[in-house]
Amino acid sequence: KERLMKARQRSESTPSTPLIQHRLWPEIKQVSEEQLRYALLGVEEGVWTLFAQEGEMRMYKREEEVDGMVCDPLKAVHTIRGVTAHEITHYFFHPDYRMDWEFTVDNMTVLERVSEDCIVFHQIHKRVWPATQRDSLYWSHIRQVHPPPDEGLHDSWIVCNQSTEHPEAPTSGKWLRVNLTVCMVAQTQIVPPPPEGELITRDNLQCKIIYCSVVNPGGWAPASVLRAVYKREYPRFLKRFTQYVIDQCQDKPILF
Ligand code: 16C
Repeated sequence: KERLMKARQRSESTPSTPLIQHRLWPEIKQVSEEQLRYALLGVEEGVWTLFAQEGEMRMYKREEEVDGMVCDPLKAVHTIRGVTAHEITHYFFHPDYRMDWEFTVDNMTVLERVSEDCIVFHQIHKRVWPATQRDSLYWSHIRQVHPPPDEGLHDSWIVCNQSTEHPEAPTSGKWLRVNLTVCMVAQTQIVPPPPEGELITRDNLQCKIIYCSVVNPGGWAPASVLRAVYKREYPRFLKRFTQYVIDQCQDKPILF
């Protein structure tokens, strides 16, 4: 128990000073906290419809349109073994790994490195025929969740991505700008706990993942194409991404 407490304390993090002083901080704080609450709400019956399921992974949608454009909110839950919440969110957040697992993107640029826990990205997404190609511009923030999680959970982390504006990437006539709000919440569980006096290994790690997204395509696209694309692409993404993290981590020391 004492070792678990120490590992937890080592991984404690608060927002970095450069981030707290940044113009975006009030919005980042508010959106991240709101997204965390939303992610933890679960998937209430009658509200969410299951559209994909494979092993432990479940994906739910809510059909919604804004000005005639499909903006279906999506919520996915998954449980994987052998990695921590910090590892999952680290690989989701960090630009160095983005193009290893993100197959819907043609090009990614870091517009601003606000701090070690916040980056502003510009991405050009793959074109979906017959629609116009899309780009996205968003801040991305990683943080450990405080206060410490419930009993049974070792620690929790969140990455929150939210559309924003930036002088270096104004909207162009070339792409349609999507509007996105995305969050990935990950929670480490130590199951089964190691025998008394033994260290935690990857065999004792389980990670619960909640992924939420709302994407407004930012301009006309056929509803049928859009729904067909996301039903195929979101499960692909979550399977590919989680396998990528498992592969990356297996021979590395555990990052709590
Ligand atoms: O969360 C994910 N990735 C993060 C890092 O990249 C970040 C990005 C979110 C992108 C949101 C979707 C933007 C849609 C652009 C067009 C999609 C191209 C698909 C190409 C297929 C060959 O938070 C993981 C994101 C996983 C995305 C799955 C695809 C969702 C499709 C949404 C439908 C909008 C299409 C609009 C154009 C017809």
